[in-house]
Amino acid sequence: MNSAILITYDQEDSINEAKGLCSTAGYEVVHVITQNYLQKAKYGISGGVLERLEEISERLRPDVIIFDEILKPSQNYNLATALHREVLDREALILEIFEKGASSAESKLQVKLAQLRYEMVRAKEKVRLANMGEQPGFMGIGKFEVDVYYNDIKHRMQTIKSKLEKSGKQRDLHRQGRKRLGFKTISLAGYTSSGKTTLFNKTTGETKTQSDNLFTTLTTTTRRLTINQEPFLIADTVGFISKLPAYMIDAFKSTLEELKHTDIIILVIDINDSVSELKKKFSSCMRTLSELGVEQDKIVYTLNKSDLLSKEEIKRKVDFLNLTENKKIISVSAKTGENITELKELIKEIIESQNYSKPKKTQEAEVGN
Ligand SMILES: Nc1nc2c(ncn2[C@@H]2O[C@H](COP(=O)(O)OP(=O)(O)O)[C@@H](O)[C@H]2O)c(=O)[nH]1
Ligand SMILES: [Mg+2]
Repeated sequence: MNSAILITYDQEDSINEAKGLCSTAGYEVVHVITQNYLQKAKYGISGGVLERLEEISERLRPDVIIFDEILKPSQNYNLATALHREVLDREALILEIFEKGASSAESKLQVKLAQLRYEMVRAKEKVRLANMGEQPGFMGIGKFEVDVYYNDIKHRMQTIKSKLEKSGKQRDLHRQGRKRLGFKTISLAGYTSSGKTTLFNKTTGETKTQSDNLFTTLTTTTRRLTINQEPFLIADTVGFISKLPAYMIDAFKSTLEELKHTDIIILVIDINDSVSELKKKFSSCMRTLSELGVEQDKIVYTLNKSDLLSKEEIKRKVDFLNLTENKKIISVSAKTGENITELKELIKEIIESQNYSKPKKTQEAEVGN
């Protein structure tokens, strides 16, 4: 696994999410630097912090520096030059995760489009600097080359867009292939750091540590899961991310395309989040799932990390989310294994009711006729 020094905001939510993004992208965080402000002109951080970072970076020799904010090309260049390391900003990191999570032809195109868009914004900035004559030969490129580069990106984006327009048919073929396998499918959805991968490993009986490179969510991983002798396929998905830039939303959604065709969605909710975080994340998950065309009755609301809270606190939060009356809700701990058997039972019950409700519908239709 590649190692990283992480620079993020001085806030628990930000630190947890940023660490989660790093681990999903396949980086082991060897040191964290937190700051209140990450948008200083030259390096994003102050000169004093840079000095400290130079010393730490020299000592720990990480493969990359991950900067949990958007960097201008000049800032990225200044940091990388001072630290002699590759620097990934927040958006580049997210794009790496999407790239690893994209499995269908369409989602690969969507991710490529977002990557080009990322490049284009930076090319524009270089054009601007070159025009102002402010940084001639900035990063070794002159104005002419920057123009050519910029136009090339625009061209490639156009090509991908027209490919995407034609890709609708392929999507349906993809789905048929999966159906033919004959398994019922379960997908894990939820925010980064809610515990999807831990739960995935727990339910499938994986004993390796969840930070082990092979078993972290490098792609939309799928494994077999048996509930009462019945085999299922269970898939871990790319997590929801807070503050996702608008231009990445299509790429993100396309990595979640699977959710439309899956029989059960385990929506993993970190019940240890603050009440305001919970509400924000929950409504954002529900909105996206509905935009994807997911039917609500396939969703199992799985409140994870219950080991960190008392029963009363959990109940209070369930009330707060208006889930009190919902029968498809269960609190679990992916860490201690609490209620995992019950979760599997609940899945089985829902699958059975799905099997049952289909013939019933036909009957009703017949009666109606
Ligand atoms: N206390 C506690 N921590 C958990 C639980 N499940 C996951 N975690 C921790 O939460 C962090 C994120 O988990 P991970 O499975 O990588 O989340 P993902 O981003 O949704 O795949 C890790 O540090 C886990 O050890 C749980 O049930 N209880
Ligand atoms: Mg994960």
